This record gives sequence, structure tokens and C-alpha cells, in this order.
Amino acid sequence: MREIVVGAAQMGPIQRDEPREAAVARMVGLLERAAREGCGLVVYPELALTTFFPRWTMTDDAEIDFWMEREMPGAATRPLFKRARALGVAISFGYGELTPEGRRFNTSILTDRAARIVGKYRKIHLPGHVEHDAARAFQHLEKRYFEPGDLGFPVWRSLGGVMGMLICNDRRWPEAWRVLGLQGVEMVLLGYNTPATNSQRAAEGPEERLFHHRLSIQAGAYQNATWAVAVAKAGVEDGHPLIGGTAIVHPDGQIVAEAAGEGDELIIHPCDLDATVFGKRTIFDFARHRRPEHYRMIVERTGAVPPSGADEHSHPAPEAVGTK
Ligand code: CDV
Repeated sequence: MREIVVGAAQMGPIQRDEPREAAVARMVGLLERAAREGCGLVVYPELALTTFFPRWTMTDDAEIDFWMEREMPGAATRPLFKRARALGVAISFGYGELTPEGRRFNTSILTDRAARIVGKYRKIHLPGHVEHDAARAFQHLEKRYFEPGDLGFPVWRSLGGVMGMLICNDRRWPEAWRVLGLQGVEMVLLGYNTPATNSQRAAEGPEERLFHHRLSIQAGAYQNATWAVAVAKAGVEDGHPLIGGTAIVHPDGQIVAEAAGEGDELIIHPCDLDATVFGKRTIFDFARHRRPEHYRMIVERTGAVPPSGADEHSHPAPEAVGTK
């Protein structure tokens, strides 16, 4: 048995004018509770220190850089690292990263129990759009403010297991999970900010969004025989609702703990990393069952290319509805 007691620390909304220090104080509060409950690892959301600023259109670099962290830990986050070190609890959380070269990434880190950063991941599947789009109910400008991550999908030996990270939209992409799976990942840490409606399809509301969220994380965990810890920033932020649904998923694909509300909420589960072994040795024993000679298209082709021509039932292609 290789058990990590994991705390998934859902955060309620952070309003636009709330300082990082206030978010960090809430994170420390969740950390203290988690430590009292015996957690060895606490996972927080994507962009955990601020409001989900990609919903706002900004043109001025200084205004954009306000939302980024130049160092980690920095002045605002040092109290979290200090408390985590004192309590001996590893942490993982997301933030906007500004590199010394002026590049911006949507980043997550993982620390060990001494609060040393042992892993960094930069979000690869950035959703949304680059330019302000008045046709949408609200903006999602991640493609404007961030570059796609340049670190690939690494894993790290830490906390007695093989740990990986994804960020929000990544969870919808099986390729991302599989690259982690191919490195033997045993636990995937994943923060998210998911609007409760689709900006281009009002009928797609919170129930459907939660369904797609659960579908993605349960499939990703099951098909790669890994634990998944998916943590929301939830509730109404600056008038914009985000789904909750923070969950811990067993390597069999079952949700074993799930948040009930949309505020700050800690859910806890003792995760035995050896629970990944059965799936990895049987139905998802990749070495025995995968057929990569037939998967070439996955890396050679980006967009779908249907066969040319038409059959007797063909209709004209529907008009593109834009991008997510
Ligand atoms: N922060 C995100 O990546 N959000 C996306 C939304 C835009 C769908 C998500 O996949 O939840």
C-alpha cells in the first residue's frame, strides 16, 4: 500500500478587486484544515491567486502583467509556502507566469513536503480566442494572454509515486492523459475554471458542463489507470458563474469524493497508489495492447479531414460555429 491522503481544496470565487493576499489567506485556511485531517498533499485550482482574468479584454501590457507572477514563491505566496513547509504538506496550484523574457504561461506547480518546487507544467490546450469577440456572451481570452506551454507533459517521482499535472481544458484531450499514462503516471493533479455556460451556446448550462467535466476526468483516469484530483475555482466571479464539481477519481474511473457546493470546500480521500497497478497490468497494459503503428495520424494531423467526395445521403457541411 502506498497511500497519500489528498485534499482537493476547491476555492469559491475571487472577485476582480480582491488582492492575492486574500486568496492566499483562504488557501492557508484550507491547508490548515487539510493538515489537521492528515493530508500529505493539497491541490488548489487553476489561476488560484486571482479572479479568472481571461474573461476581461485588456490591451495594455502592464495591465495584463498585473495578473502574472514574476517569481514563485513571491511576496504574496510566501506565507503559503512557509505554512506548507511547517505543516509538512505538499501543495499544487495554478497561476499566471511571467518569465524573465516576458513570456506568459498558464502554469501549475507541485511542491514536495518541504515546500520545494519539484514540478512545473505550462498549460498546452489553451481554449478561447485572441481578439475581443462581441458575438459571445462573455470573453475567454486565454489565447490572447498566454502562449501554449513549452514543457510538454512531464511527470515527476514525488510523494512515493509518479505525479503529473494538467490544467483545465487539457482534461478534455485524451492525448494529454495518454502522454502522462505512457510515463506511468499514478496521480494527475488538475485545476480548472470552467464557466457554467457556453459563451456561444446559451442552452449549454451547468448540468451539461458538469457532465462533460466528469466524463473527461473519469475517462482520463480509467483509461490510464491513474488517480485524478480535479479542483475547481467555483461560484459567481465578477458576475460570471463557474461550475464546482471538484472531485477525486479512482483509477477504476469512479468518483470517490466530490464537492457539494461552490465555495471554499475541502474534500479528502486516502489514495492508495497501488490501486493503479491492476489496470496498468491488465486491460491498460500499454506494452501488451497498444498498436502505435496505427496511431500515426494522431501526431501527423491536427484538424479532422473527412474523406473527399459525397454519397447519396450527403448534405452540405454545416457552417462553422467558431471556436471554444
Ligand atoms: N479555463 C479553461 O480552460 N476553461 C475551459 C472552458 C473555456 C471550456 C474548460 O475546458 O473548462
